[in-house]
Amino acid sequence: MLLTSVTSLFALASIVHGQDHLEIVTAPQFLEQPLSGFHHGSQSPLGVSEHYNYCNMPRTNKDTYTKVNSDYELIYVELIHRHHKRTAYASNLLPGDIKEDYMKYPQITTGGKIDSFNHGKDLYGVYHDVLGFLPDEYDSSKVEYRVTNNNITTQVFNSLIKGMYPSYNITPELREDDNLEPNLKCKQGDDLKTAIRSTPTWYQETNLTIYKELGDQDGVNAKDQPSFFNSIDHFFDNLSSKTCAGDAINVTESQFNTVMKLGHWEYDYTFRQSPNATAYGAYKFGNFTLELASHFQSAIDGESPVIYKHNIAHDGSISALTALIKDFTQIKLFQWPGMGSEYVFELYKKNDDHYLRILYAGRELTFTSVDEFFGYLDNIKVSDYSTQCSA
Ligand SMILES: *[C@@H]1O[C@H](CO)[C@@H](O)[C@H](O)[C@H]1NC(C)=O
Ligand SMILES: *[C@@H]1O[C@H](CO)[C@@H](O)[C@H](O)[C@H]1NC(C)=O
Ligand SMILES: *[C@@H]1O[C@H](CO)[C@@H](O)[C@H](O)[C@H]1NC(C)=O
Ligand SMILES: *[C@@H]1O[C@H](CO)[C@@H](O)[C@H](O)[C@H]1NC(C)=O
Ligand SMILES: *[C@@H]1O[C@H](CO)[C@@H](O)[C@H](O)[C@H]1NC(C)=O
Ligand SMILES: CC(=O)N[C@H]1CO[C@H](CO)[C@@H](O)[C@@H]1O
Repeated sequence: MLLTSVTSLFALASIVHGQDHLEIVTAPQFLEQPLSGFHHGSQSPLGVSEHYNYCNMPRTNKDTYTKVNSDYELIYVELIHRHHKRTAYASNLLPGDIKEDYMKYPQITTGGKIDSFNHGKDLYGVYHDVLGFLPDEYDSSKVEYRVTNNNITTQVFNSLIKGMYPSYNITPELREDDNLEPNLKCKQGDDLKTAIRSTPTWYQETNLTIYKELGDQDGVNAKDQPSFFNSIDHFFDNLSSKTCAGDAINVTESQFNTVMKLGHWEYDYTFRQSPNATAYGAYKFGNFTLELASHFQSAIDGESPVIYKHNIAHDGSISALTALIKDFTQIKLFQWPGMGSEYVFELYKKNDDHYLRILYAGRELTFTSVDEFFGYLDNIKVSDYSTQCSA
């Protein structure tokens, strides 16, 4: 019964709680909360320090960056972020959408190129200007960039690099077997995601009346375009691509808020709340994360000259990584990782010990001994999951 009060549902949940996992916040419960964050254009009222802006996420920057105690020496930085604003994916366009012939769907928009450039400037501002960590001149043995097989990440790189090392001709790394996108086959991970999204809690969400409302308004139906009805993803992308670009949308504010909230609920449920989320992350992004951990180890052992590695990726990459490390970072809510959403891993040395600081959206999540991170990966058996993956 959808109208049961939130308080009594939470009371019920806390009685049930105490078994093997946390109580789930359902989509109807989530809808009772106001929409959190900003979803209209790159410039949010509070600028880059806002906690959430789907169109241009807060990130590491000079104004909000907090330095650690000077006893710690920064020795290695690796970061991964989503690309910036783009047009909708072709599969998310609706019958009423005007498709320009010369345009590719998706592609980074003009606004997305500006955000990419500023993203590069912000990172350079912190890691070069404030910390003096990045070299003045680009040095390919120390600084590395990497993109995915999806061309929009290359488009982002081309703008971003102008904010960091504008006078160099740099080709970012691109791998055919791409654990960053990721495009490595992992049937187990895909099946698990389907299982997570085949639970009564999930069906309760996809049965909400908003689907039928928008379907009727837009002239799409579940029979011809089932992908619009299994999750709010397509409606979310259709609408947010437009609000991020400043284009008009033909839904009420209440409908818009519902779609945005359900998008956030779907990410929180799939990649954080579900008892299967960590395993999903390990299947899908274990390979990348183990490589990341190996970079930390090389830096600790002094085996690699690389001090800064910059990965440009997708919301799928950020989500899978979030799922994998959520019990380490202890995040309390995972909203859809918006445009440019960024994890930074900073590795420090103090005396003979090494420490890892993880930042998300420009804010510190954890700062612990790096051994705790290695121990966490062992505990959740990332390597076992990752090597089980098959086509
Ligand atoms: C990928 O993007 C680059 C830079 O924008 C462009 O030069 C190249 O033609 C694109 N390739 C494809 C296959 O779209
Ligand atoms: C978790 O995954 C298992 C195995 O695929 C599945 O049987 C179970 O229904 C899933 N549970 C949830 C809550 O996703
Ligand atoms: C909700 O939707 C799912 C499939 O999307 C369906 O199997 C189920 O019967 C529907 N009804 C309820 C009450 O969950
Ligand atoms: C906007 O939506 C209304 C109904 O919700 C519909 O009648 C109208 O045709 C739509 N307009 C456009 C331009 O799609
Ligand atoms: C990551 O995937 C690549 C390509 O499939 C594979 O060669 C490598 O062994 C994997 N690494 C780990 C740590 O699983
Ligand atoms: C659900 C939704 O917002 N659909 C929109 C997708 O885009 C078309 C074209 O702009 C709009 O008419 C729909 O309202």
